Amino acid sequence: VRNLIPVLGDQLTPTLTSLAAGDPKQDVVLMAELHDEATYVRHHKKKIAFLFSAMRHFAEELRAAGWTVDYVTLDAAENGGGFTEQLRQAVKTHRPQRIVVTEPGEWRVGQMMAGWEEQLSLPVDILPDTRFLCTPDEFAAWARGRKQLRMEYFYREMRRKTGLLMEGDTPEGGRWNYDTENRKPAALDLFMPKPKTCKPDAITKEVLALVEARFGNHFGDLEPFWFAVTRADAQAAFTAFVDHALPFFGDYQDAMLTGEPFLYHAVISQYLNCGLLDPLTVCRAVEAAYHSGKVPLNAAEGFIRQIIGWREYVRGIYWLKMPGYVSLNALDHHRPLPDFYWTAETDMACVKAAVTQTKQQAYAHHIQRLMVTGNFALLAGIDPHALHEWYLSVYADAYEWVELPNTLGMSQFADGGLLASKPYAASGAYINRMSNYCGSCRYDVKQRTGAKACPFNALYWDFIARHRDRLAKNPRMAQMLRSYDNFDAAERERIADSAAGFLASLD
Ligand code: FAD
Ligand code: DLZ
Ligand code: SF4
Repeated sequence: VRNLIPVLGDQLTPTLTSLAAGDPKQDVVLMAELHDEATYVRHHKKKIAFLFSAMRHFAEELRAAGWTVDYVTLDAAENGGGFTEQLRQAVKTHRPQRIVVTEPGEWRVGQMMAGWEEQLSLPVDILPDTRFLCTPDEFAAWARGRKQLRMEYFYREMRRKTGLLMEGDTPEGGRWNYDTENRKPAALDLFMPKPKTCKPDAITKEVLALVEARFGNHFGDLEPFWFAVTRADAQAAFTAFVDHALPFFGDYQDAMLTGEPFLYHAVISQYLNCGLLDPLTVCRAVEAAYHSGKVPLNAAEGFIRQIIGWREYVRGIYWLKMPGYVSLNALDHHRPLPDFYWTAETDMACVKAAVTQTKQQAYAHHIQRLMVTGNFALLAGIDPHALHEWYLSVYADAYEWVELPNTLGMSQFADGGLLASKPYAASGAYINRMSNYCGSCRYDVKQRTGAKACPFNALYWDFIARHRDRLAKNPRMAQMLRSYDNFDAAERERIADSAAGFLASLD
């Protein structure tokens, strides 16, 4: 064998650089279901089943294209448990001249790869991952010398680079960003589109049984299992989104509704992040839908910004700032993660809804992650590292390169404002405006303090008071600080007491 090509669980793309550099006649692909990868955080059962099944289907796809694939299932006798051990075994079996691999998404795995040459006494070529638009080096060059990093300016570079929604040098419609049109609450609608669901085939059924047997005690419901596990089905799910939900994507991007976990979202991040869908291809399809008059500009621009803007930007920050980034805790928050993040046993209707659907679907949309579970943790002073491990394990789309900057930076302000310009902290009024959760909640969103008051309210003002000095430096927080200062001393005391009382009930 000439090259041994390890393909990781989030590299399920036929045009992957390591495969493009290979030759099916002389090389062997190695894929492995690994105990270490499934448990370095205890991933949601549905996430593990999704990846194992997608990996098995991808191995079939490669074999059909003429590749020899050494595929090691989790229950195989020769399963080594981790990447390096499995590779050592494969080197013994196949006696390759070299190892060729595409760079990994996570820093942790990059460290492993860096040790392979010495541990295996073989040359190791690590090729770039061209599924992203911006390389870590390009991002570092963009960031160099800037006093502040802001997604909006990075995004404009990516628009220019790809030509997406551009007319020459100017943005389509004359503006770069149509977010101001995208903040409408949604109404219950009998005809709300639903993500396309797929029936488990024989391969998926076998994986479901394996995951139940081996990871039965992990968080989350394994069934019903309806994710696409092949490129063709993921593409069909994306096309259904473009046809039915994308026209409303912009308008209702920030909305939340009881019993509607998906609203007008794409529900494709799990497919993009493991390689079943290609980011640039989906953006081109959305641009084409705009040009053919199927979707309005605010929807197309909003969607494309999430992918070529936010998705690339968070990856850039991750590789720029790791390994130190994961331990940042700028607000010095140390409270343990409350149990209800696992059990959903809380009277807060908004939190209960987000955690319940997370358990059922391994999915919550962005505003639930940011403004419900994330916002609560920020206000309550939860340890950002514990929260990071929660987000990394419970969502089907979670890999550290994308989850960590979103959690630590965007949602918890634990990087002190590197990624986001102000903390995404909000009281119950925001949740009430964007959702219909409060109507059925035991708490009263209109009350600031007292036993019946929405906990987000006192916690919000208490957060402002606790971090007053730091927030005073931020002009975008000035109005909130003034509002707090306008409360009389007795009200400030009631706020502190209510917040402390509620926090004590968490312990
Ligand atoms: P849509 O709302 O339909 O958006 C379309 C696509 O845009 C998504 O599929 C995704 O690829 C991309 N996108 C949108 N927002 C972001 C963002 N902030 N960062 C990166 N990509 C984005 N996204 C992940 O892919 N993996 C994660 O582990 C993850 N963890 C998060 C943790 C927190 C605390 C927060 C606030 C956000 C996190 N996000 C994460 C971003 C976002 O919530 C998800 O990408 C989105 O909810 C996926 O659902 P969707 O496909 O329906 O997205
Ligand atoms: C997330 C994950 C899981 C649960 N299982 C596997 C696996 O068994 N085999 C594998 O090759 N990859 C898996 N992955 C994805 C890896 O963790 C991923 O490649 C790293 O997170 C790097 O981004
Ligand atoms: Fe959430 Fe407060 Fe509304 Fe209840 S009242 S749903 S806790 S925001």
